[in-house]
Amino acid sequence: MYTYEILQVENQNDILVVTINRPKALNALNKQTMNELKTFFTLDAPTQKNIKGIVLTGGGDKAFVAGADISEFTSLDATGAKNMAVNGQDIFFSIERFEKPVVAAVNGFALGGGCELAMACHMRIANPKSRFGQPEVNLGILPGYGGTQRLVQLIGKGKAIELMTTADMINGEEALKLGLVNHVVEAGQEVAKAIEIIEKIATKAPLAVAGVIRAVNAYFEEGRNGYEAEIAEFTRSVETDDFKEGASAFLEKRTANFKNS
Ligand code: CO8
Repeated sequence: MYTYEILQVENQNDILVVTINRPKALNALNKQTMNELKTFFTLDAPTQKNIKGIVLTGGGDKAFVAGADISEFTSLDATGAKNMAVNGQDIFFSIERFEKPVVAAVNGFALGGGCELAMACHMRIANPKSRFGQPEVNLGILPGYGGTQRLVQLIGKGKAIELMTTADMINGEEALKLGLVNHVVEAGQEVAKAIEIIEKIATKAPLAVAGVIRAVNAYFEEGRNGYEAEIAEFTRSVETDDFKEGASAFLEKRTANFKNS
């Protein structure tokens, strides 16, 4: 059993709702928060086999995460910065590669490392006043937790370069238009919407859902051929009991009863 000081983990009907809870610092990612995220996504959540998915959100009503904790930057040298970026990218890969849906409920500012964290999740829900941005150039640095890559993947090169070089912030509606978020809902409803999506996915064949996540990720992994990854995942899926059940249920005009096998 893992315990956390900053993360609050609540099991809601087998969906883990994780709140990054340092509202006085707008939930900024200090070392401890990053360590706890690492423990949660690499050790804790993977062993909880019955969960349907994870919702990540921010404590308080102002921020999802307002970035890396700038107060820890003062003693940063090149070695420290490299270690920090490598470690942070590894943690965010563990989120992206998690084989059940991880949805960011962006209830306010998602800036710098906070925007990068939201982008490492499989989907993002915002409210009209959520604020997204990569303001690192204001501080003389640039994104280090995968933002230069994932922002391009999500919104395309031109807009990504514009946002990262101007440090402009955009709201939830603008983020929706750009494809940065999946849905915009009324403030306070972000977690509920994320849960609704995860509940829907939980009615589908879990091994096929995991295959989709792995195949989609393969598109972005250097040296991998996503089409070949898809063939491998597809081939694997037809050998599952859930494929037999899904196809039989369709032909027998009944709801499938998937067993995750
Ligand atoms: N780090 C530390 N503390 C923060 C941060 C942060 N990122 N953001 C806000 N806070 C603190 C403030 O210092 C303030 O603390 P206090 O009350 O003790 O003075 C408290 O949170 C509330 O903030 P504000 O009073 O500033 O609230 P406002 O509503 O006036 O403004 C903003 C909200 C616009 C979000 C403003 O706080 C802001 O601009 N924050 C910084 C945003 C930012 O620049 N984020 C990017 C940080 S750099 C980064 O994320 C790099 C990631 C990659 C790292 C890779 C490393 C190798």
